Amino acid sequence: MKSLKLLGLSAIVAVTALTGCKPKGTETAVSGDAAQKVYVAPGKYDEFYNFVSGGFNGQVNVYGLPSGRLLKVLPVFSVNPENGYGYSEETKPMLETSHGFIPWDDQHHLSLSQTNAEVDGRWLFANANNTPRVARIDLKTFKTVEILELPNSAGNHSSPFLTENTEYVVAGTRFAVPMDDANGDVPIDSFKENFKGVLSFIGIDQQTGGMDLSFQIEAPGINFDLSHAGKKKSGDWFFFSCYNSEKANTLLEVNASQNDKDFIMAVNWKKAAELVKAGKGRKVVTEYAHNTWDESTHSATSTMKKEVVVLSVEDMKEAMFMIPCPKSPHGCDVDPTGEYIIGSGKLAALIPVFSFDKMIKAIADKNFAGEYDGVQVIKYEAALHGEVQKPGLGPLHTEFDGKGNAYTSMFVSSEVVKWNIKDLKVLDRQPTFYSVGHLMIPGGDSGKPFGKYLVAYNKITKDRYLPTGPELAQSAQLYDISGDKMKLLLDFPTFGEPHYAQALPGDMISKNQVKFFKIADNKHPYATKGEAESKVVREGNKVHVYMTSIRSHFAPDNIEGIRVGDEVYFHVTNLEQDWDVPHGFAIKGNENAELLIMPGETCTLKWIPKKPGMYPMYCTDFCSALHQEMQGYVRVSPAGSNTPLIYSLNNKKDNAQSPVKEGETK
Ligand code: K7E
Ligand code: CUA
Repeated sequence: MKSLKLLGLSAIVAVTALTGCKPKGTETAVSGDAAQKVYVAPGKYDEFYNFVSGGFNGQVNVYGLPSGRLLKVLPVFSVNPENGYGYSEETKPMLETSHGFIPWDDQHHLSLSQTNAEVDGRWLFANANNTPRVARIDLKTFKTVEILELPNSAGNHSSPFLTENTEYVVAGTRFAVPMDDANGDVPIDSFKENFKGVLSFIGIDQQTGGMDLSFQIEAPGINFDLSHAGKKKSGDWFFFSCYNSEKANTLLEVNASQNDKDFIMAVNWKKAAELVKAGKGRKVVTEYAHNTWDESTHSATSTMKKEVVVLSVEDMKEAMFMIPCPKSPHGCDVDPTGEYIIGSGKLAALIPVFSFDKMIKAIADKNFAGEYDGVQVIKYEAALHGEVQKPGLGPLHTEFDGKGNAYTSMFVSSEVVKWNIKDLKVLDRQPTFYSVGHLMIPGGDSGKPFGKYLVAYNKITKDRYLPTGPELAQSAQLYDISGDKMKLLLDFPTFGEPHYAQALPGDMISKNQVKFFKIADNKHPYATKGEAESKVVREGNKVHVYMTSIRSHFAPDNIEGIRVGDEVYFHVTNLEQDWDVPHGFAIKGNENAELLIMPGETCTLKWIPKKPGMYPMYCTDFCSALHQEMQGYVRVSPAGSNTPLIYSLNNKKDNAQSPVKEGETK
């Protein structure tokens, strides 16, 4: 959506100035009892968890609603200095890809797992936009437990969207690119012959949540922007917004804005899955990483997959159709009944609403306008329920309240517009401050929205907060939507640039939280389950430190006999078992800097000392009144020196090892 900030005026002549539509009257927009409605008294919980994409920071942020308080930053696609994600040896494999270790990506969309089209509080799925990946977060532990890379794709924007029983997570490629088994070393202006737009269907294990790339569809070379699954009667279908039907490969702001209509693509995923089962599709040889987190060893593993089944347009003849949609559609949203599909044309002066029943009838009647690269195009009027007239400028995304109303964000005119889905009448409009992207109603893209609040995620804040420029805070705004008219209640700044978000009632997650982490369940190969077992072992130039931490000391806390050039692995086991007692670990000069070790876990910091000297180490998390005493020393001697390897706690050196020759194990 960053790109929309830059929407060229050449592309939207009708809009006199992008900043010209700034709404005024902030104060009057806030109603008298707003403060009371968002006030969560000290010691009280918020009503909803709100999971918000971090945009270009690659993470997911957890807020409470209605207070807007930031509760946690969940590391997903970027290394995270707060808890060592991507720094510790155990977590590094989560960020492996077929391109190697990637420390930072761009995260836009989130989907909560669903059962019968209702959010169920089990998992949260997130997309990496740049290097195409989908992540699964376990909401019992708020940890990223799986990341799957997507082959044949680039710019995984139309992702991740879920079917109503979490059978599949679906992802559409933003960039059309040559297939991985075709020669990609071709002239860019051979776009029309060589570039394809691929849709990925990731099967979900219903018990474990495990992801597996079941199949892909090789669609025409068009840009897929967003998508949503159908639900209830349309539950077998998936809908994708597509832009750049012009197939431009340069200056898209002009060249991809030529056609009056682009498309919504409708895909019958049940049929596609049956075709694959029946042996259709070709095997494409490629490479993509599958990274999984094992909670018992609290360690990640990365494996490289080599193959994927891909269905062609020809295979999908009876199961894939285009519906014309004005103009460069962005959001693609399906109402809670599954009957209405809303395409939001960024450059359109209206919002088209399509009818699922009409679409099915048009397909049965072969009411087609022609073909687009072999895909049947349904006649616009044949699938159209109607158009919302004059909704505002720059419609992007639509959410639903479950009471027959839709809410659409207007990027250019900076407002939220409420309209009735059946009669398409605009009912209310409220300003946003400013340039709103996504909207979110808890459960608002499921079959059962909790239609009490709406949050607008804004791109520009200009005069809303104390300035911190350059680069000002992005912002969310909370509206009360329980009445006929929307009421602005609260502004709160966000961490990173928010795109899509999800929310659900607090107790759906809080009741399942794990509160005790038994040290006995720790299956980490380098775990130290009591202080008596702590030790330091040299294997050639590798030194393994089996260390424990408990309030308020490390064991051992004095180590000598480390040499320059050694590879030292601090395997620190946190002997605490209560959910809220992590310990930190840091040693001077370490390039990885720190660990934060969760209760019951073992975490490994790799350290290669470069100079002889004394290296203090300490706990970085204020864990007790004597936290500041939780410290120790490591003595580093020159390479090849004979300093004996000894380690101790409270000067008990009876555990000293004699110096070990290179290559020996002790
Ligand atoms: Cu509109 Cu990437 Cu969903 Cu942002 S996208 S706003
Ligand atoms: Cu442990 Cu501070």
